[in-house]
Amino acid sequence: MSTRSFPESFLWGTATAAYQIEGAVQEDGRGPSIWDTFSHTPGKTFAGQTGDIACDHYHRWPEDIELLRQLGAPAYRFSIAWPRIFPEGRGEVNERGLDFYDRLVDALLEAGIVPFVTLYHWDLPQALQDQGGWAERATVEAFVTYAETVVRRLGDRVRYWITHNEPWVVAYLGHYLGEHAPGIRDLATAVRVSHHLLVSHGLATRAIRALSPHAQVGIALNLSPVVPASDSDSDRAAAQAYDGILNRWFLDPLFGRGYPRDTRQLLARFFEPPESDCDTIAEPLDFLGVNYYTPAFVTAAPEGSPQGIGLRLLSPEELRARGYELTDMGWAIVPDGLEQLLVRLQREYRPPAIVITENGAAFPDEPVDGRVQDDQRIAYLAAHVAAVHRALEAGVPVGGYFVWSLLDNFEWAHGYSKRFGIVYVDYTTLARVPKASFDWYRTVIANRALPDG
Ligand code: JSK
Repeated sequence: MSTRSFPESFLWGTATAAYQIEGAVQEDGRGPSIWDTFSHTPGKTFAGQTGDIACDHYHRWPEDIELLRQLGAPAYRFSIAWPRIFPEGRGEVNERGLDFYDRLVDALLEAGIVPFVTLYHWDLPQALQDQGGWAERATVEAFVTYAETVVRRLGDRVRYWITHNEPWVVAYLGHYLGEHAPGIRDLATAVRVSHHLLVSHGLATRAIRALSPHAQVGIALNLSPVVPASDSDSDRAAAQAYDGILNRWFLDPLFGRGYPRDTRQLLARFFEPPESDCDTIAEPLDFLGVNYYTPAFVTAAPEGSPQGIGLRLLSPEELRARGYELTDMGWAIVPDGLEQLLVRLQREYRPPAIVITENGAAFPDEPVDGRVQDDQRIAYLAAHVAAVHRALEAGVPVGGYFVWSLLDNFEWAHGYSKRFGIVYVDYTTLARVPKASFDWYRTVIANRALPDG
């Protein structure tokens, strides 16, 4: 097999998220989100950086859509900022917020680009956090109302909806490790939050379909194969436990199996989700969104380790010592991990379709004579697209692939120090400079195939 071509219907795209690119945090009636609060709290983000301006996409979106048009990808994934629609999280609708996304969608359609809309990409309205946030069941109802409000406005033109982005990251980085907003460090809260996110996904999915019968609804999970650091019984047990927390805790209830028994037992002393919610969570998906960057390498560790439950992830130094090449995030580059993950999902869960909703890599790119020659990113993307192709040949129903990200942007706690874009952003001028990877991706999309080699 040397042609490596993809179906004509394959949805190539790029992805972004509202808080990471928009800026304009005080404009047109937007209320504050937990990421405004968190990023403005000293010590929480790299060099105290915030999303106040970000890529200024809120003003420069016509230029960004022109970039998308030049790229020629049939799809684009972006998120809607809940606090632009409901500045207080619930109650009065801010029509100017809806107007922004209404215009964006029209311009995308005008350019022949299919919008994939993420409803929750981590920017909870601060007013809801002040009432307990995702730890409180009441936030579930607020999310469903927000989803309904957006679908009423955009559902005549938007077909593809993603309820949540990376609920594991929201729950654990936001509420257990405290590295993301709202910066809570409590495992019981994290597990409660994970459950409320899943319930809200199920209820929102039902609500979206009721308002827009042709809608295709999914959720984007951060999934990774979990690799034990050694063959020892303790490392293998640690890997099994982490697979439960990272992967099966979300996949099993979404696919109608309820929470995994081993993980339920592991977490029971923190929070036991009511079984009665599992039918709600199991609302059928139209597609499973998969965000893949790297496997998780796990070793057993004494209680009181950062993970708190007898295990830890290998450090970048340990990964390098094992011969892995790393990205600027310190993540091992393992394209086979994506193929293995996709084959496992197909074998164990039989999703109706899978969309790779994020894949990409950060490298420390800088322009040289006006060009950004990001060969490491091209190599990363080529190897991962090849892995998707192998999965397709193995019968996995992969319907699309989105590069994270269109633009360099605000990488959460890392601020602007990590560049994931296929377009370079000069943060002093906000100028956009397409990188070599942009041209490479444009060619792959135009040919519907990887180059030979
Ligand atoms: C990038 C996952 C959503 C979009 C992008 C970070 C992430 C993560 C970050 C897990 C995690 C930390 C801690 C240790 C090591 C290996 C954003 N995705 N992004 N995706 N996932 N884990 N690897 N992924 O900016 O907004 O755990 O993890």
